[in-house]
Amino acid sequence: MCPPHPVPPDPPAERRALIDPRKVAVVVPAWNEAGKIGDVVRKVPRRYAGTVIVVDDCSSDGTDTEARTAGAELVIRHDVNRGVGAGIRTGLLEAKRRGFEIAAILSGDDQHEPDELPRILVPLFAGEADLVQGSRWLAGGATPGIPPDRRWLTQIYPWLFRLASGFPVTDGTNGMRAFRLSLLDDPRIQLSQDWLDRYELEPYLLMQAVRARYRVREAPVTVRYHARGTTKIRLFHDGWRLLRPLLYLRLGLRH
Ligand SMILES: Nc1nc2c(ncn2[C@@H]2O[C@H](COP(=O)(O)OP(=O)(O)OP(=O)(O)O)[C@@H](O)[C@H]2O)c(=O)[nH]1
Ligand SMILES: [Mg+2]
Repeated sequence: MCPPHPVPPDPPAERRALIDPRKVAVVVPAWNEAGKIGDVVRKVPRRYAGTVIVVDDCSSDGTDTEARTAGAELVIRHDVNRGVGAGIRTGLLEAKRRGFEIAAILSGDDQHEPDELPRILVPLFAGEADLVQGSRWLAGGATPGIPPDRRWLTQIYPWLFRLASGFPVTDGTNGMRAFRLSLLDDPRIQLSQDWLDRYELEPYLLMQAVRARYRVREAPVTVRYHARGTTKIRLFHDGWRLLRPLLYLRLGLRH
C-alpha cells in the first residue's frame, strides 16, 4: 500500500500570507539570558510579528541591554525576580494594553526557532483555533540535543495533563505558543493570581483554555537543547509548580 505523503510542518505561502504582523506581539520572558536573548530577538521575522516585548525578570547580566540593542521594540524590567509566569503576564498585559490581538510566546534562552512562528500563528489567522500550543513531539517537531531526562519528563507530563483535563495534548510544557489576547477577558482565565508567578502560569493557561472550550490545537515545533545547558528548572521544586495547576483545577481547589 502506498503510504500517505507526510504533511509538511511549515504552512504553504498562501496560508502564511494570512498573518498580519501588526496584530502580533511576541512576548519573551528572560532571566539572565545574556548571550542568548539578542539572538532570540534578532531571529523573530518581522513579517510575522511586528513587535517583540522582552520582559527582563531582574537579570544581573545585562539581558535588558542586549535585548534593546538587538532591536526589541519594548523591554520591560521587573524590579525584583518574580518568575517566568509573572514575566509572561507582564508582557501579555502590555501587549493587550497596546491593542495587539494575538500574542506569541517564545522562551528567552534561544531554545525555539522564531522562523517557525507561522506554524502557531496561521491556525489563529485562518480562524481555526484560539490557542495553538507548540509540540516538540508531533510529527514535524524536533528536539536536537535533548538529554534523556528531558525526553522522559516532557513525555510523561502530557499524560498527566490528559488525566487532569481530558485533552490529548502531546507537549504540555512547551513554552512556544500563540493565542488570541481576547482569552484574557474571559473571567474563567485569571492570570493575575499570585500563585501563577513561576512555572504554574503556562499549564494553567492551557488547561483553562481547554476547560473553557476554546479551540485549542497543537503544531509541531523545534525545541533545541544547547550543549552548554540552559535550564533553570529545579526538578522537585519546579516540577511541583508545573503539576499543581493540573491538580488544583481538576479538584476545584483553585480557579
Ligand atoms: N527559571 C526561571 N526562568 C525565568 C524566570 N524569569 C524568566 N524566566 C525565563 O523563562 C524561560 C524558560 O525558563 P527555563 O528554565 O529555561 O525553562 P524551560 O525552557 O521551560 O525548560 P527547559 O527545557 O528545561 O529549559 C527562560 O527564557 C527564562 O529566562 C525565573 O524567575 N525563573
Ligand atoms: Mg529553557
